[in-house]
Amino acid sequence: MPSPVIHVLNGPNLNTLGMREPHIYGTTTLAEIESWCRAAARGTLEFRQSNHEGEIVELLHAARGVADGVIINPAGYSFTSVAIMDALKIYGGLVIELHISNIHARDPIYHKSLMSPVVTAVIAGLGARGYVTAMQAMYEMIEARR
Ligand code: DHK
Repeated sequence: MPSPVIHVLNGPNLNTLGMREPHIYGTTTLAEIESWCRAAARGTLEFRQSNHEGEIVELLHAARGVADGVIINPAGYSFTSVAIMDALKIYGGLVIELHISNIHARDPIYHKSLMSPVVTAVIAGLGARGYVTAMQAMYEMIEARR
């Protein structure tokens, strides 16, 4: 059985983690999060970040037929991007939507994610460690499907 493939995709402004609103997002940088994910990886891991909606769409197209699971933090696009929602449906595999913060405890603009109805599971509010939790959960879901 081939080792599982996970793609972790990060949306706009997540490249500024560490200095960005630390009272909300903490002080862990995206590079540190990537290193945690690589340490937790049990197979191939693609870890990407983009500030551009179309690039995220194309990363999801590229994951189709390649990634056993996608972990995506769509960031601000969570609440606006029908294009990314559609690309998640095109991808068609296991998806965990991840938010560092508890979006439901924040301003109302952050309460309704367009992505949540089309993903497998949602993690929000665990902080940066949520990425590792998502990795672990994704491997269990991939294994259960085999
Ligand atoms: C990250 C962002 O950039 C915000 O736009 C989202 C999400 C929350 C997070 O908590 O990881 O609303």
